[in-house]
Amino acid sequence: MSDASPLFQPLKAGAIAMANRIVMAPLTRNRATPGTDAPRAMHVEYYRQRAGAGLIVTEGSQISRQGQGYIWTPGIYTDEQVAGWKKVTDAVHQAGGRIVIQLWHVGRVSHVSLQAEGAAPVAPSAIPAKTRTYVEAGFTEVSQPRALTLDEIPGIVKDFARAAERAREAGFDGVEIHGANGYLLDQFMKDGANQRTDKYGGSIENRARFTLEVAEAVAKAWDPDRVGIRLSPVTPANGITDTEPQPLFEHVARKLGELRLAFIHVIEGATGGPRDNIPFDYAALREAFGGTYIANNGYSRELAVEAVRSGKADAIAFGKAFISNPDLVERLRIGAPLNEWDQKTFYGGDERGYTDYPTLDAARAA
Ligand code: 8OZ
Repeated sequence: MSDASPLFQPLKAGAIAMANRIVMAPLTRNRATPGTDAPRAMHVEYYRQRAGAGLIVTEGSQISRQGQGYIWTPGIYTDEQVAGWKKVTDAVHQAGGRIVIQLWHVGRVSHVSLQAEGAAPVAPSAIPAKTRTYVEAGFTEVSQPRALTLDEIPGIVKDFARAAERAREAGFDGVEIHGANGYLLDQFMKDGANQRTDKYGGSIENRARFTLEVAEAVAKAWDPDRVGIRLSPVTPANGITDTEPQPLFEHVARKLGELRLAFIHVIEGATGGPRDNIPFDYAALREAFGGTYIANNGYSRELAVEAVRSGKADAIAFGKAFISNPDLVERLRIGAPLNEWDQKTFYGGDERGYTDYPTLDAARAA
């Protein structure tokens, strides 16, 4: 068993003081209050249990009704949602943790049944995603999107900035902009989803423009050292593709570095899948950004220790392992075995498969 100590050095990501290098990745769980999409008591308990993470990134939380793509995901655009999140952040801080909220607009990965008045989901171009979502009735194909008009784009940038203000009000330590996994920002960046002929389409600079406008507006609404962003240069998630991701993402990372954001959080490879689906130079990406680099995707304890020890990454995000191991940090520290996760309770439902995974102490006592 290797010495895991590199993972347990503190880290400052912008203004966020992390006690260790282990990040809880954002995890969609679909348990928000039906009707209001506000977090509730079980969210408070779930996140409190996981406060041992150096940093928690919440599940993706829509910045507007239009930004929602799945049933029962929480929002961060109403007073009720802010009040729900305030209880979560208080509990995590009480337990000594740090927590940022992931700001999410799904773009074309949505369904008319989730949109106001059954409207079409919005996207850079009217190209449907080859993917499914789930609505109250279960899994379904996503709906045909419509292309955003040029004059609608500033409104969405504003929705992101407003959500950051609300996140601050809710007591978060910062925000993570969801720029990954084939959702709206990724759709603008990648040429498989963006066929615009205006200043938001075509060249790398143009396709990066929307993401950089969002990052700048969010940084301005709060402070750059409270803002991170998640990127997934080569993931095929939600049917997204790009012909030349290396120069695209080096440009994006360089510009984000100029904005002095707190961190980039990078899904290396295919989300939840192989790490080597498409060759990509993550060291070059990290260098282009120049700030804190959080690595994610399929990291074992050994791989995580090695990445931080060698300086390839500043911190490592774990996803599914955090679902089933509320005390994941302690388990990694001592090399204890991990609880297995139950896929059936990932999305939707109640406390079962959510707040009832045992800690080591609880398992020993039982
Ligand atoms: C799993 C299920 C639904 C959404 C992502 C927000 O991939 C998600 C997501 C993951 O980033």
